Amino acid sequence: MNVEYYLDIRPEIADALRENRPVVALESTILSHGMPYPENIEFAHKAEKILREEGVIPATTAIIGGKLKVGLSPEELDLMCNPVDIGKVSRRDVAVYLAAGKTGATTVATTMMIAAMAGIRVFATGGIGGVHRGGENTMDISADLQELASTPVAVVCAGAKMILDLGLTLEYLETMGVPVLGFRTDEFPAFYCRRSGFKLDYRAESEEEIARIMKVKWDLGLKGGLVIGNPIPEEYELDYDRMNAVITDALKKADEQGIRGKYITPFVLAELREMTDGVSFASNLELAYNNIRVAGRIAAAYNELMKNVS
Ligand code: PSU
Ligand code: MN
Repeated sequence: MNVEYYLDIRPEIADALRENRPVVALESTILSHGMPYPENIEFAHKAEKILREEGVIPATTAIIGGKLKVGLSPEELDLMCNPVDIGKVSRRDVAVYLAAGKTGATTVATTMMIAAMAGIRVFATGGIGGVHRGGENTMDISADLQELASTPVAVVCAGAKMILDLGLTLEYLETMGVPVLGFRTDEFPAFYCRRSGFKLDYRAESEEEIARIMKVKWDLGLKGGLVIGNPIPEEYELDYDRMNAVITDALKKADEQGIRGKYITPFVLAELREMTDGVSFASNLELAYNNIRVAGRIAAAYNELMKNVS
């Protein structure tokens, strides 16, 4: 069986891709494991609505019934928001889930894989995975980074999750040849905060500029994706030192409770939400909406560029 057998692309998305209209991929792990139920339902639907308002077709991805889903029905979207019996599926898990017909939420890595298979070039999320703090000893390095090294999708994010080691994450991306562009910023954003202290080599002022870099990269046949660091809007930014202190506490608690590997992020995000009385969650929502909006505009700019190529 070929790839098409496993891919289930919603007709609206297939039409848009065929007619060269912009489509943006969205992940489902952020729903199932990154946000609390039932608040995530509102997010899931609003995320898609934001894209439609920009004239862009949303393609939330997931693994349901032995298929790689590109675009979900409203019912499927709700299903992905209820984390009961929904696994967190990264690259290594995909074949196992498909073969068993299990339902799984796609991470940044798997969403990139599925987007690329469908021909979608732009994807928006909250924050990418990266090298965990202490990763030089635990080797806990998100598969997201390796995916960025090999799969041709531009990922718009508010930097990497702040619970990670941002310096090591940037080093890894450099080694793997992944361009990291700051969208109207000189620094790699730190999720809840606009600044991380880590300077970026490239700053882009417009969506068109980013689209041109994407095109040249792929024209050259350079494999892999791009990271677009889009800082959280100022009005929702949280205090860096305060957040860092809370994150350190949450990571310590995770360690004491023996939480490891892929369970760390969901645990820590839930802890942070509690420790900040929901303030961190509100910021998380806003930075994601902001990324989705920018991704929609990048997808539109990229499509314009591709239209003019004969
Ligand atoms: N960032 C968030 N919330 C999330 C994630 C990232 O704010 O839920 C998810 C993404 O799906 C990302 C994954 O791909 O965490 C990375 O997990 P890990 O570190 O286990 O690879
Ligand atoms: Mn990990």
